[in-house]
Amino acid sequence: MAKTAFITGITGQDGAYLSEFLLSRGYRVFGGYRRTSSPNFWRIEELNIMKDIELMEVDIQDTGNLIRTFEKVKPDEVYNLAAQSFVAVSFEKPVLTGEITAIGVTRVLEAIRIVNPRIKFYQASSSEMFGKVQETPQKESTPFYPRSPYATAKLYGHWLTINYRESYNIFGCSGILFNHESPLRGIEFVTRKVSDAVARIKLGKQDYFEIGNMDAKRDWGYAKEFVEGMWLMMQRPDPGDYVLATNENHSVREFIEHAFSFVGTTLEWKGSDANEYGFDAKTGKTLVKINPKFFRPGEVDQLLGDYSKAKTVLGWEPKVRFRELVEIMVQRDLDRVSRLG
Ligand code: NDP
Ligand code: GDR
Repeated sequence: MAKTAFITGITGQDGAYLSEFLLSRGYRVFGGYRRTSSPNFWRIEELNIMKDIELMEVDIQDTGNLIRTFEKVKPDEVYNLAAQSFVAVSFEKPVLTGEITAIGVTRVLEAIRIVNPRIKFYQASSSEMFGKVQETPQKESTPFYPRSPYATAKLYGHWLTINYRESYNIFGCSGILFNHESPLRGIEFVTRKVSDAVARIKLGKQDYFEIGNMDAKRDWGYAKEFVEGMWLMMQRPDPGDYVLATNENHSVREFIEHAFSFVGTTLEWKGSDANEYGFDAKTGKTLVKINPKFFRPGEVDQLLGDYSKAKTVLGWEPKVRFRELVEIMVQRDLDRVSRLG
C-alpha cells in the first residue's frame, strides 16, 4: 500500500522539492501551510505538483491543530521542515524564533507521541548548530557551538529528537544539513539574492546590489539532492543523525564573482571593509556595494561538512557542485526576469 507523508513547511524550498520527490516514489503527500492573507504556493506551482498534494492549514505553534491533523491524515512519516529559518531575522525576533523553530519541534513530537508513536519523524537540523566551529570538517560527532538564536533553537530541536528517540522509542531522525540552495530558494538568502540581482543587472533592470559580509564561507549544495537524503534516513532500519554536505566550501565573494562571470561580466574589487565595492572591469560601473546593515551581531565564518556517514550508510552523495549550482540559479533567474520583468 502507498505510504502517507505529512510535511510541515510545505510552502518552503525543501517542502516543495521533498513533495515532488515523495510523489515520484508513489507516496500520498499531505502538507501543512500556515494561514496568511495571501497564500504562498509559488514553489509548488512552479514544480507543477499543486494538484497532486493535499494541503492543510497547520501551524506548528498550535499543538491541538497538529494532533487533529495527524489523527485525520494518519501519516507513516512526518517531515518537520517548518521553521523561522532566516538567521538574520532570529537576532531581531529571538522569542518568535524559539517558539517556532525550537518549541515547534516539541509540539510536533508530542502530537506524534499522543496520536501514534510509530509515526516516523524527520527533524530539519542545521549546520548552523556548529557555528563557531570546533573542528574542520564538521561531522555528526563535532561539538556544537551555536552563534545565533536560530542556531540555538535548532540545537534544542536536535536534542529533543534524540531525547524522544531514547525516551519513547520514537523513530526520530535528525538531518544536519549544510546550506542547500536552488532556484526555489527564498530571495532573502544570499545565494538567491545574488542570482536574482545579477540576472536583473545583466538584463538592464537594476544597476547594482548591496551585500554584507562577503568573506563568510559556506558548504553550498543543491536542495533537490538533499531532500532525497532526508527520505533515505527515514528508510533505514534504525533512526539516526546524518550530516548532508558537499565537503567543499566557498566564500560569498566567490559566489558573486562566479555569478557575474557566468553572464559574461568580469568583476573587480576596490577599497576595503565597508568601503569595498565591486565594479565591471570593462565599463567601470559599480555593481556591488557593501551595506553594514547586512552584517550580523554574531557571524558563522566558515562551515565545511563531512558527509562520510551518509555516503557509507545511506549511499547518498551530492553530484551538483558549486559552479554548476551558481549557474543553475543564475540561469533560472535570467529566464524568470526575461519572462516576468
Ligand atoms: P524555508 O524558509 O524556505 O521554509 C520554511 C517553511 O516553514 C515555510 O513553508 C514556512 O511557511 C514554514 N513555517 C514558518 N513558520 C511556521 C509555522 N508557525 N507553522 C507552520 N509553518 C511555518 O526553509 P527551507 O525550505 O530552506 O528549509 C527547510 C527546513 O530546513 C527549515 O527548518 C530550515 O531551518 C532547515 N534548514 C535549511 C537549510 C537550507 O540550507 N535550506 C539547511 C539546514 C536546515 P511560509 O511559507 O508561510 O513562510
Ligand atoms: P545562512 O544563509 O545564514 O548560512 O543560513 P544566508 O544565505 O542568509 O547567509 C549566508 C552567509 O552570507 C552572508 N551574507 C549575507 N546573507 C544574506 N542573507 N544577505 C546578505 O546580503 C548577505 N551578505 C553576506 C551571511 O552573513 C552569512 O554568513 C541558511 C538558512 O537556510 C538556515 O535556515 C540554514 O539552517 C543554514 O543556511 C544552514
